[in-house]
Amino acid sequence: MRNAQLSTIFDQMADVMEILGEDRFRINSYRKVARTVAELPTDVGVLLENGRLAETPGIGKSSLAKIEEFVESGTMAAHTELLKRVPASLPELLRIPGMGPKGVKVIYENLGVQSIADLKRALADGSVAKLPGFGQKKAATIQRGIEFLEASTGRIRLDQALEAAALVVARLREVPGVEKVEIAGSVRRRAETIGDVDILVTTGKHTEESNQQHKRIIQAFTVAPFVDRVLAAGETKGSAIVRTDAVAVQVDVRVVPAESFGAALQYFTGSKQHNVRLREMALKAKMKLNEYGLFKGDALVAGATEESIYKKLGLDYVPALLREDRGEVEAAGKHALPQLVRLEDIKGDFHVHTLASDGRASLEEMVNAAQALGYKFLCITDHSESSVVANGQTPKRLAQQIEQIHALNARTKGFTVLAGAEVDILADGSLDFEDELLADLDLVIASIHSGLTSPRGKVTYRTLKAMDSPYVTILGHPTGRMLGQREAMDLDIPAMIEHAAQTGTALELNGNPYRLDLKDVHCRMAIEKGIKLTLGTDAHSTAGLGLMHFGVATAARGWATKQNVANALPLTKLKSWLKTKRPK
Ligand code: DGT
Ligand code: CA
Ligand code: CA
Ligand code: ZN
Repeated sequence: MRNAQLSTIFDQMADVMEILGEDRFRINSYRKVARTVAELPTDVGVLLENGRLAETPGIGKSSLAKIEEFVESGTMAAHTELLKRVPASLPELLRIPGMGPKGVKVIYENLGVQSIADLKRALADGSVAKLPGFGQKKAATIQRGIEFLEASTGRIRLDQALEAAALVVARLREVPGVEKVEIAGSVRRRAETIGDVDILVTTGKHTEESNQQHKRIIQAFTVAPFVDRVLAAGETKGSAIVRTDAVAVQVDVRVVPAESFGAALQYFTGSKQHNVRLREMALKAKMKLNEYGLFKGDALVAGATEESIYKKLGLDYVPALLREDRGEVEAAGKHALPQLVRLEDIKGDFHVHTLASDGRASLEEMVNAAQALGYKFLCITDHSESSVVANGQTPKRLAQQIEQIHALNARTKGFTVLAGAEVDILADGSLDFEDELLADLDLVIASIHSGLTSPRGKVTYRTLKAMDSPYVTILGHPTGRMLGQREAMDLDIPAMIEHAAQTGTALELNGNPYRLDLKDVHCRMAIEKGIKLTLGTDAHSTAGLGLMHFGVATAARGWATKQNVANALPLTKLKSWLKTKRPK
């Protein structure tokens, strides 16, 4: 679909014309074309051919000719000409709330401000406030606008980044001559939030045609239909804003030679801090490490693979998930890196909802889906009564569900359904169900769903009190955060972990990419105290079960082995483990 590209082009023309103070009528008509084209259900090329585009309201004769030109040639002269009339970064100033085209024109002409960075400097040295028609108040408004813009175009969730990355990877794999396409950066490390997506591409042997080929690869990326805006398109690097249904995110694509692919992958995977440590090690060994390879003098010692680089530095291979300079370099030197838990180790899911509360699939559907994933068990953990918005179950409904689960188990071979509940921790730290009912369950997840903004003392008290119950097997999503939406509770994490260890309570690693709660570093603290983690997807549909890999990656980032994760226990061991905290 070229529609999205065309829409951007018409919007950009309107932006530039606004800054230049051109005819209002034409500006408005370009905006209208941008909107109309974006909403067309069919590719403009098709509509041009069958004559429908000419009949579309909002698209006049001259716009039609421009669209035709773009469809035929891939460019639009009017657009190219307009962009030449202002600095390339100037239109970005229009995205600042409180900054109109007139204002942009004034600060550009009087102060030479061309970008947000320039504008920040001009605000800081007071020159914006001194402009005619501006003043302190307007300068302060612009300042707040920039802060708002920077906060709102911040980091995105890992699942959103992976979706954008997958689009680009698929596109690049189709380009002739491309051999390897790898995701690097924070996405490869499975960080909990992502600034931008980094992708590396390599081709076969270097030939006379290589330069042309590299350019074609970058171009295949920058003209892709999901590209919203191209930031840079050079010989070996392309940078663009990629739009998915959910987000817009910057993606950097780099083409690197095969002989330094490993070095480039290592460098661009980061983290920066991890790389700094490796470079220090190289220097100590009288070598030099950069994105082209590991060198002794001018001689390339290693570069084609990451493994060879770590090896030549005297280190065990460090999995990307651990590259955060949290002791992994030292451990790699002492052959002491953990055997990280893997998705294949996971035998079941500890946290799922069904139609009985706010899930969208039945008990049977969830069980079938879990079996299809090759699991051996599934814990059904619907909400308790006081979670009214989540259709929490009354004690009576829960009792019926337990019966249902027992019946289902009796007719299911080689698979165990465990009866559980996600029970609310109430305001005073007590639980939403009586002990008598809880005793009928195989496991209980206790979670806080209300009062998350209470002071530290209060949320910590409730959390610790809930863990005192012998029926609470697991503390659910311990901090209650929702990435990009809601802060974590002000929980005393060390106290919580200490209490989990003392009471023998497991801690949930909620693998939903909105939560990833406990987070990696806190998982590691828990593991060091001998606490078991339980991974749960908090699935509300059969598809939700597929989010387990996010939990596994986060656990691994917390240095978890399969011994630290209850999901990896064989069923008989799991059943006896579930009873360890219960009254004998
Ligand atoms: P992000 O994008 O903020 O989620 O995090 P990263 O880690 O993907 O960071 P990014 O995209 O700025 O850079 C990708 C990798 O490239 C980074 O993890 C390490 C490497 N890198 C970038 N800039 C530098 C640098 O100045 N020094 C070193 N040693 N490495 C760098
Ligand atoms: Ca990045
Ligand atoms: Ca980057
Ligand atoms: Zn919950």
